[in-house]
Amino acid sequence: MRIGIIGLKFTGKTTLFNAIAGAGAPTGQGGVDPHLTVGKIPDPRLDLLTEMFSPRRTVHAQVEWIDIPGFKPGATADGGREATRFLEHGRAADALAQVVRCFDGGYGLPDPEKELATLAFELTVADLQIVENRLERLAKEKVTTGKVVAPIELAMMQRFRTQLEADRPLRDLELDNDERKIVSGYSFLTIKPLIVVFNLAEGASPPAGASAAARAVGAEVLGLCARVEEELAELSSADAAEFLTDLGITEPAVNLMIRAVYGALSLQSFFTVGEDECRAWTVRRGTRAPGAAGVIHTDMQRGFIRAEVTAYADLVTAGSLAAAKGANKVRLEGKNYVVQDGDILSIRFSV
Ligand SMILES: Nc1nc2c(ncn2[C@@H]2O[C@H](COP(=O)(O)OP(=O)(O)O)[C@@H](O)[C@H]2O)c(=O)[nH]1
Ligand SMILES: [Mg+2]
Repeated sequence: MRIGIIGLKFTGKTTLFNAIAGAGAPTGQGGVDPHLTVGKIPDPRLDLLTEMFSPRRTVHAQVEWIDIPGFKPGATADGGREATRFLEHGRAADALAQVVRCFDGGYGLPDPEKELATLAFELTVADLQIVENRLERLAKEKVTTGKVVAPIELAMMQRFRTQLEADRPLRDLELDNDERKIVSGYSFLTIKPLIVVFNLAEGASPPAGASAAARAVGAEVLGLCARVEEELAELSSADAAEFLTDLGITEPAVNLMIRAVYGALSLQSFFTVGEDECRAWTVRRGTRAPGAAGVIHTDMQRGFIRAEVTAYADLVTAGSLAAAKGANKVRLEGKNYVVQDGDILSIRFSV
């Protein structure tokens, strides 16, 4: 899972990236290279499972963060290098996190609503270019072959054009299964889950109007002060804990970001446990048992028989897997079982 950090120049993208990665990448330079880091997803439940099973190793779920350099408004329509780079990295991400400047910092009066609109416009123009190209091709094919070659796609692309021309993101549209399959062959930007990160002046709250505007386009919204978070990330955990309380920050930026990512992508975690390994896995909400098995190994999905399922809370109450079994809290579930957040799974399969 890869999250692209995007936004205009000097909004604090690299500062936020440093807060997440503890990377110390240079800020305030409007750099041109993207920064990439792979981070563990902290999960207190996995810590507790590790205590319970004393496994040889503990494996956290992971997320990749990429700090994508900003660009000047209008870049997409110009088609210059800045825009190409931005769009290429943005398209490779599973979700986009837009950093919006709400602090002055010598960059002038912030205008978060305008920033949101500016970036949305760039993404919309980029998507519209794809749609127009595709429609043009389909029209040409109709002329050469004398018939509509891809009627579902044609209707969908026309619907997309109407949506984008009305300045609305593709994210808003309901798609059926056929359409979803077609869409997965493209990498539209306005269809990607969006997280809006208001980069606040110290102690400030997210701006109400811009928050409402972000929510209206289906974004997850959060506010933080990237510079303070960057400083926090440089401290030892004991110092950081004290600093957090002093500042009235309840959780570090990385946790807030991960929660927003899980929300925006409708994700949840399940666990596998044992003496060898305790591990957290990520799946979409609504995933059935075989789908979850497939995240562990494709063989497990192919040869899926049943899943032994223990709810996290039940395991904690029982104190051990054996005790949970004794209390009838370990269930055998079939292929239609919808995995719940925190489930401990053991897959029975044969290939
Ligand atoms: N006052 C203030 N300055 C910040 C904050 N976040 C970033 N900055 C500063 O704004 C400048 C641009 O930040 P940077 O992360 O390089 O922005 P980017 O171009 O979006 O990557 C740097 O000088 C940062 O120190 C913040 O929360 N408050
Ligand atoms: Mg930067």
